[in-house]
Amino acid sequence: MTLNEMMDQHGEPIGALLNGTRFHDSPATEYPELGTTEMWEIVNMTGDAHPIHLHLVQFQLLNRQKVNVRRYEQAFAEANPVIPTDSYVPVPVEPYLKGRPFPADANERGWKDTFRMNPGQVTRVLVRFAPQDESPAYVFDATAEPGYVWHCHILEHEENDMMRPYHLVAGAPRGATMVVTPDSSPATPIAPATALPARAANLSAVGSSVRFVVETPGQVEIDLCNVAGQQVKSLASGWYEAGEHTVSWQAPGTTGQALGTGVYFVRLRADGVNQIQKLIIVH
Ligand SMILES: [Cu+2]
Repeated sequence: MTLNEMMDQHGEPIGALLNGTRFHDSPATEYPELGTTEMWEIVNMTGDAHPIHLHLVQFQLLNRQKVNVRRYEQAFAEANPVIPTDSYVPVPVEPYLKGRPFPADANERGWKDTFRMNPGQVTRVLVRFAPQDESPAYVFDATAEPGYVWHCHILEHEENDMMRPYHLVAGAPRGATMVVTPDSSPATPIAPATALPARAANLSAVGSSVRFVVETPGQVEIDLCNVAGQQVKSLASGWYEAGEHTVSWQAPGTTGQALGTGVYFVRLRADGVNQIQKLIIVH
C-alpha cells in the first residue's frame, strides 16, 4: 500500500492518493477476513506526514522503517506508469528498505484509530478486524456493503482524493463454500481437496476448477480477479441447486490472452456470501 502525490508540470502538488488510485475509480484492493489480524505495510512516497485512519477498527503500530524512496518510486512508476490508475499493481517494499525498523514512540503504544505515517518510511500496523472490546463478533454484519474506508485524516487530502474503500469478507462460509483445485498440474503442489475452504492453491495455467457447495439454492457468481480486484474471467454465473458443483476453465482470460504467472483471487458471491480465495497461477 502506498501514499502518493500527484504533481503538476511545475512540480506543485495537485492531489494525494492511496495506492495511486482515486476513491471511486476502481474496486477495493483490500479484502481483510473478518476476525483475522493483518499487517498493513504502507509506504509514504510523498514529502509530508499523513495521519492514516481506518474505519470500523482500532489498530496498533508495529514499527516504521526507512525506505530508499527514489528507487522505490522508480519501481512503482514502472509497475504503475500513470497515476491515478484504475489497476493498481502493488510493489513489495522489502528490496528498498534502509536500516533497521524502529519502534513506536511512547505516546503511540496501544490501540489507536489513526497513525502518523512519515515521509520516506514504511509504516507497519497490525490490524485486527474484530471488535476491540474482545466480543466474539460484531453485533451487525460487518461484511455488508458498501463496506468501510481507510483514508488520510487531513481534510484537504481525504477530499482530494486520499481515501480508499476496503471490504471485510466472511471467514466462516454461511451459504456456500468453495475450494479451488487444478485439473492438471503435475509439477505443482496443491492444497488437498478435502480442505474446505483451502487457503491457497497453486494452479496450473492449463486449466483449473473450482468446487463449491451450495447450501440453499440460488444465484452464484464466481469470478477470477486480478490483484486490483478486476474480473479477468467469469467462472460461474447462474442459478445453482443445493449440493456440490464444479466449474472448470481453461487458461485464457475473458479477453482471450493468457493469464500470466502471478497472484489472483477467486471471488464467490452467493446469498449474502462474499468469499475470496487467493490463488497463484504458475507456468
Ligand atoms: Cu494526508
